[in-house]
Amino acid sequence: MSRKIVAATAQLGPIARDESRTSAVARMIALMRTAHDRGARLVVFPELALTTFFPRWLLEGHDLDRFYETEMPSPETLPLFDAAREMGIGFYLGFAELLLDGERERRFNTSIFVTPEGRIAGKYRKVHLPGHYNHEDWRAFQHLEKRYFEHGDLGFPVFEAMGGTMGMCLCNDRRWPETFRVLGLRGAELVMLGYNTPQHYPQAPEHDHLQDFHNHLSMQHGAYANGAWVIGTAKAGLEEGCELIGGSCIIAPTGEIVARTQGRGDEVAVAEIDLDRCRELRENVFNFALHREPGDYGPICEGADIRERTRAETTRNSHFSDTAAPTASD
Ligand code: CDV
Repeated sequence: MSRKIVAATAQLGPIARDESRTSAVARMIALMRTAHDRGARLVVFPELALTTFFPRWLLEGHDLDRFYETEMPSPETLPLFDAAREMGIGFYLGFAELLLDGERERRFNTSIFVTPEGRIAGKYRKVHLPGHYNHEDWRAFQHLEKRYFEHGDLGFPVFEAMGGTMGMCLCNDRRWPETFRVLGLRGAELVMLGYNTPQHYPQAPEHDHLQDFHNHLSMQHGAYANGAWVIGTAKAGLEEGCELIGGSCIIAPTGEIVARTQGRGDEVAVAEIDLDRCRELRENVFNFALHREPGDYGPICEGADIRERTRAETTRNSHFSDTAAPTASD
């Protein structure tokens, strides 16, 4: 049986702070129709696709809560599910998740995969949360993911859908080879991910011109070293004063980009992905059973306890940053 799927990356341009879910969903449905007209059966949307990238501001109370989903689908997102089912399309969607666990509120940066039949077949909660916990004045914009989300509690699961083994991750996860390797070890043939990546990296602005390169470098390596297809989708363009990179793409297990968006607005790029091509790598250079040497990889899994201690301590001390603030002379 053929395991070929025509797939699309569905990049979103900027979403304004006061743009409604209804408007964002309408834009996504339009992208889905374009993808469908080009033969697509699977569509990947960005991280936090329903709203603006709100971690760029220090917010609280209703101003913060309004960016989270408490049900999925909700009355506002149901039209996306309905349109997808009507078109026979499976889709990946990133959103902010707020749930009540007993008395305790829990917040995650989440993605789901919805099958063409409308079933939520997979769920992922972001593991690698970048940024900082407290407002930092020196920054041109904030990146408060560490404040607004908990560390994802689901690990890196895979699931079966549309005839293949699928995995998901979100934005910063793609920079960590461990993300793709764990998914690869679990047999993922397609890894889907959405991202919001500013062009300007405040801690090391000398890397600003490398943001597109690092984006593709990470995803192409993840695809190649694990013999998996990768679809990465941006929220792109000038969003509330913050320029976000585009470069949404579909990457073959060889690491080659086979389709990519050209601009930084709402745009679709489509390619046929043959899941059987994963074998070209997985039965040869990256035959894990034959060539991996896990006995020599010990340090990769050491230190989890130390990291937890450091995190708890620094959070308590109200100084939890991914870097020290530059001094006035920087
Ligand atoms: N949303 C993200 O995770 N963004 C990060 C930025 C902050 C570097 C990224 O890795 O693209």
